[in-house]
Amino acid sequence: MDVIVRLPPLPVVPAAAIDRAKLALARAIGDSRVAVDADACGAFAKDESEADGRVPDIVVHAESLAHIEATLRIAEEHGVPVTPRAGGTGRSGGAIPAAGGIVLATAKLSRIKDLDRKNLLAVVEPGVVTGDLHAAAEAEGLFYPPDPNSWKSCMIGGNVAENAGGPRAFKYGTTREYVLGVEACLMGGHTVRSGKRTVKGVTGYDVTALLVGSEGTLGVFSEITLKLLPKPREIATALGLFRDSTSALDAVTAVLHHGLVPRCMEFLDPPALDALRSQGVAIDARAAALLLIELDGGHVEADLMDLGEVLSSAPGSIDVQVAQDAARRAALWEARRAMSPTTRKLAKYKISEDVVVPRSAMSELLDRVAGIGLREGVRNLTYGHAGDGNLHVNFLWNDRAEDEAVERAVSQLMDATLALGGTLSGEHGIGLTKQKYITREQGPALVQLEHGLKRVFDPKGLLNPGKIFPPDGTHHAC
Ligand code: 2HG
Ligand code: ZN
Repeated sequence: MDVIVRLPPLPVVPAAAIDRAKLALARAIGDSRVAVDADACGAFAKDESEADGRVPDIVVHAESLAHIEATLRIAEEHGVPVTPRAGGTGRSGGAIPAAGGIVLATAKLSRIKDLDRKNLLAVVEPGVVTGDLHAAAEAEGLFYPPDPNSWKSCMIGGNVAENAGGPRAFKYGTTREYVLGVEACLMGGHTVRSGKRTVKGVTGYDVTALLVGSEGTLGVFSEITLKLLPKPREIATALGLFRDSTSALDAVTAVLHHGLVPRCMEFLDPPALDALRSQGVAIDARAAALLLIELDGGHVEADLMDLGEVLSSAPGSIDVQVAQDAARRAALWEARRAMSPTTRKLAKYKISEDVVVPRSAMSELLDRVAGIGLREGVRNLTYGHAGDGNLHVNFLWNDRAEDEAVERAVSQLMDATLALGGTLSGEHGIGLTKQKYITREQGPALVQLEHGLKRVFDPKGLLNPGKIFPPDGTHHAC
């Protein structure tokens, strides 16, 4: 993937500090867990975002809380930046070591320590693959709803750091809704436990809520306690086919007004639908836009009938189809979950945003995206989590001479989103890719308050520097 987002300018870490940290880490954690050669470190330079990579100087493969604590203590002592990393599948650059230094890899902390059926909770380490937790929970008749589309390779530590979403967030909410408590290690090597194992609990400040979605800038998770639900009894998948995007998006509201709460309502615009077809999924040629809807619960058959009626009587409806068997259902979801890599094949360069607008403003946003595309001459396509108003607007291009037009297009998309009462990121985080726009949404006073919070957790600004906020040339700006 070619680079589209450049790394922010950050201070260079003196080579002597790196050398001292290497020695201290090898002594404290063991040579075999501390990689220092460029080849071994090279695999930790990038994530799944469009941001530039940087090879770290050191990669620590933590296998215990003690290893995380030692790494954060040594990093602080020697003034070396640390970037935490779990699956490295993030879409906003959160796991990229923008300032070099240490990558603290937690993938080897991959135990499900407890799956408590009586109390509906799981205690997991950050390196548990999200799909493995789904499978383990479901084998016990339980359900962990958050389902980022990279669930086969993403990890819970990263999901919590980014507050990951996914199609099922419409009914069940994002990762945040399931984090009851965390054990987190702070710079300097001190560990705190926040939150609870109970469903309710309001003791003290909600530090857990602050840490969830803090993009690896405040602490490194060593253990996470997650709420589970009983596994839904039945599931059904249906397709609503429409003559255009506006009809499909308006049907989302109609479904809700009818009192139906599907667990997913995914939207694809005309070029996104073609990309889905290109994966070998047969979709009626008359359809120009699509809703992929999934229902679950105890009355799925009756709900499916209702859904069919609402969708087929919606203006612009062409057809409603129910996935008749497990194979069709799997093929549809497999293709939807692969939309990001599929889109990547359509042009040499692409950038995907994850803006959110109030549901009622989705059509208006798409009209504005069409206008932006025409004005700037940039090809685009959109798909996403229509139930949440969370749309992945993708800009595609083939020539670096178009970079500036794309940059203007992204900037105008952010302005349009905010003008419609929306927010810049629904599930991927700000990281490196959207930091230059954050003040447009939050304003300087809130950003300053956030800088203050950051200093409480990490006074030297060494934990995941360069993320979320535009840097001011010192590590303190991260
Ligand atoms: C999805 O919904 C993911 O498929 C990735 O959030 C979106 O990269 C993208 O465009
Ligand atoms: Zn998404």
